[in-house]
Order: sequence, then structure tokens, then C-alpha cells
Amino acid sequence: MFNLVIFGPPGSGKGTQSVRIAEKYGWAHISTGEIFRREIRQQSPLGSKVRSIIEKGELVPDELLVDVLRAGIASAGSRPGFLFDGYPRTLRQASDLDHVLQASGSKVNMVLSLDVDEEELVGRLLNRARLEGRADDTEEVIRNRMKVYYAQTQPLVDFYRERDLLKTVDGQGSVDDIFQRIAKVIDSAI
Ligand code: B4P
Repeated sequence: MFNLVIFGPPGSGKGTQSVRIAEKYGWAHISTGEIFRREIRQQSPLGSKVRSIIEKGELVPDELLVDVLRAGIASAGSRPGFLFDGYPRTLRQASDLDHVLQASGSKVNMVLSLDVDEEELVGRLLNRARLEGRADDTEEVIRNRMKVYYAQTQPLVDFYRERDLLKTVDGQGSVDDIFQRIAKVIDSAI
């Protein structure tokens, strides 16, 4: 069982690359952002709770994430690994993930951080806004998501670096080139 966490600022390409990684390695892909968007579309109780938070570009409270994580793992069936995309985003979530994995005798094996310049990030998300019209992709909300990322999620870089789990990958260039870089790092670890 291999557990990979992929993280990076909004627009760094986590979602894009995660789909390819999960397909190549046969891992279960757990994207908390996708789970929340699905719940919002279905107008479920969880969706109604998180909708306005996400539309402002804030983080969903940590307490709500533990059940989402457990449900995601439980519904994945038997796979050779998990890819956690956009989770954890806070130190508390990192500790929750450790506990949940420990309970099944496993752990985080590697953390991939995608490195991209801020102006490139904003450009990508504004482009996605034109194509997909996501409610959290307006310029004001994007700037807030960046701020939230640097304040609450960036500290995880040091947390995982100290545990010798962090690998940084250059997230600029074509989607194919970035995927090649990522696959090389994963192949050297599995
Ligand atoms: P996410 O869905 O994780 O949103 P995101 O950070 O924007 O990442 P996403 O995967 O969509 O984008 P990507 O970097 O792939 O979360 C949404 C919201 O849900 C959060 O803001 C938060 O409110 C909430 N949430 C989720 N998880 C949470 C948690 N654990 N705790 C609390 N709250 C949580 O960027 C993709 C864009 O860039 C695409 O348009 C793509 O086409 C483009 N792109 C990708 N690679 C490119 C390349 N090489 N060149 C050019 N464009 C590229």
C-alpha cells in the first residue's frame, strides 16, 4: 500500500496531475475539493454547510474533513494505494490523516509539492473560470484562496520536510512534461 499526498497552491495542477497519477498507478484518488463540489451539486446537508465557505475561498472546518476522509477511504475498495489530492490542508488535518492511516497499519509514504509562480497560478484559474465557470474562480476569491493557502497550508511544507517525506516538483511547463517529472519521482520511491 502506497499513500501519496499531492499538494500545492490553487491552480498548481494538483487535480490535473492527480487524474493521470491515479490512472497510471491504479490508486484510489481522493480529492476533497471534488467531493465538496459533488455534495454542493446534490444539495446534500454537507453541501449546504460548505457552499458559502468554498465560494468565499475559505477552508472548510477541519472537523468536517475527518468523516469525508474516512468515507472516501472506505468507498475506494481494494487498491494498491491512495492519492490524497488537496488533503491535508492544515496541520490538524495532517495529524488526522496520520491517525486514520495508522488505524489500518499504514502511513503517508510521500508528499509531492507542485511549485508554480503566483501570477501563472492566477492566470490558470482565470482561464478555468472562462471555461468552467466555477463559483470560486473569480479574481477576488482566487486572491483569497492564495492568501489562505500561504497562511494555513504552506506550513505543511516544513512539517513534511522535517519528516523527510517531501518532494518538490517544478509545476511549470506542459501537463505532459510535468507528469513525466512526477512519474520519475514516484517510480524512484515505489
Ligand atoms: P480544490 O478542488 O482542491 O481546488 P484547487 O486548490 O483550486 O485545486 P484544483 O485541483 O481544482 O486545481 P488545480 O491545482 O488542479 O478545492 C476547492 C475548495 O474546496 C478549497 O478552496 C476549499 O474551500 C475546499 N477544500 C477542499 N479540500 C479541503 C480541505 N482539505 N480542507 C478544507 N477545505 C477544503 O489547477 C487546475 C487549473 O490549472 C485547471 O484549470 C487546469 O486546466 C490548469 N492547469 C493545470 N496544469 C496546467 C499546466 N501545466 N499549464 C497550464 N494550465 C494548467
